[in-house]
Amino acid sequence: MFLSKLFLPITKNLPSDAKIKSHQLMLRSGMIKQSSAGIYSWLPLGLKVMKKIEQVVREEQNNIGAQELLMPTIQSAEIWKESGRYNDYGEEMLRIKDRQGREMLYGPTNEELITDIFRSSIKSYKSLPQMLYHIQWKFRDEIRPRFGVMRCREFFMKDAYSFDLDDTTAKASYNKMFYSYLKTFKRLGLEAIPMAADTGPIGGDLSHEFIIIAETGESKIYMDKSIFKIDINNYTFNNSSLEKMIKDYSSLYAVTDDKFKKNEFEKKVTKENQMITKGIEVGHIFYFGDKYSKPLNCFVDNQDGKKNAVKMGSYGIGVSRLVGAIIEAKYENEIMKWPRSVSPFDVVIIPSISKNNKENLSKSIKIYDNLKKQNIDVLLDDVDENMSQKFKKHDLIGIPYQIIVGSKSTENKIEFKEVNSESSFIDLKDIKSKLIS
Ligand code: P5A
Repeated sequence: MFLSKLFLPITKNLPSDAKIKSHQLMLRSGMIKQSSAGIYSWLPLGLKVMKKIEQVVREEQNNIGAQELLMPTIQSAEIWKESGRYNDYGEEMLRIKDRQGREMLYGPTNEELITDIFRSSIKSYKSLPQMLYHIQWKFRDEIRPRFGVMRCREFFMKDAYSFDLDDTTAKASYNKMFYSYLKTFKRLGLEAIPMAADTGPIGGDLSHEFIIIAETGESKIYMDKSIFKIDINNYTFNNSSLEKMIKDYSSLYAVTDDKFKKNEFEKKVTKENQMITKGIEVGHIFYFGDKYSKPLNCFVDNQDGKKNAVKMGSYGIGVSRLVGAIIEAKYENEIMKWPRSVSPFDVVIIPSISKNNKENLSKSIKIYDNLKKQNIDVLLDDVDENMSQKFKKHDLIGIPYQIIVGSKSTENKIEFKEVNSESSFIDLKDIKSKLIS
């Protein structure tokens, strides 16, 4: 892609409510545009990043055997009346009537709808366990949408649902998802800390939030620093190892505000290990047994021919929130550097161009063609601006690798730079290995 052709409405004018870095940067770099309170259009640069995050999330769900489906955004109120949540959900639920006067709603989550799908087709324990997920827009009429994509009314979520015959196998599903979340966030360049959490309107008695540390986060957190020493590579994908992993995490104090108890914190964590800070909730998992299956009549025959209410859990990742969360975690000294796994482009070529000298531009086009042939997603900054303006713009866009084409670069030996480190001159044929190493 040539930068002159990219729809990238960079702007300096920020609304007064853009208080945190990620919100400001996403507006400035033309990733999103607000359409109304808490509702955004995703412009090409923002969408590209979000799609890459979505793909990492998808791959890690598939890796643990979860299967993707797609449920609609609009749901019938009937199933929510059956579960009893239609009234409980309150004003956060956007309620709609269709032309027949039927009560509908824009789904804030999908426990009811997935249970309805499941109950109509699965009748025997032989079909269990199952894990299904989708990645779909949700709507919650938040009273105070804020912080850009962090707390929206319309947002993109990956939500998965597990179905098991009994508590023991259901906990094993929970453990798999716990592990998958840690792997997902790691691939996104984030260190997410699992924390015991309240279950709120989803319900159940077992739940973890996955929090990344950021001063601008909405959740206040209290934790034992030694939690950073736990390395998921020391565990394998079998239930006893995963149980050990969760036990290791649970043995260290890490809670959000609503679970905080000062006495307990001071008793369990040494002074030097106590950490009180803020974080962003990027994922949340729940085990709620038969909370939905019982009222919705989702039963299967067990081995003795008796009926068991299916044991269920649900597991969410805020895909659109993650775009902002990654910025909060990675933006430093006015410079953005996307983790390679989600960068909008693999590399940008920045030629020094002037009206009278287009030699660097033609050198760059040759490099561009060469990289394209190697399936490298490359952006070429062909805009006629001076280099300091260009670098400023690229500090904002955040592509982690740059090829700088000035008088010193030849077609084959080129200046290559990883953002925030020194540049070096390398052979064109070695670029690909630099980008994937
Ligand atoms: C789990 C999946 C649920 O909804 N039902 C299905 C469960 N959990 S949750 O914690 O309420 O949401 C899951 C994740 O979605 C993100 N999120 C939001 N992102 C942007 N704006 C919002 N208003 C918003 N609300 C929730 C969070 O990342 C959360 O962890």
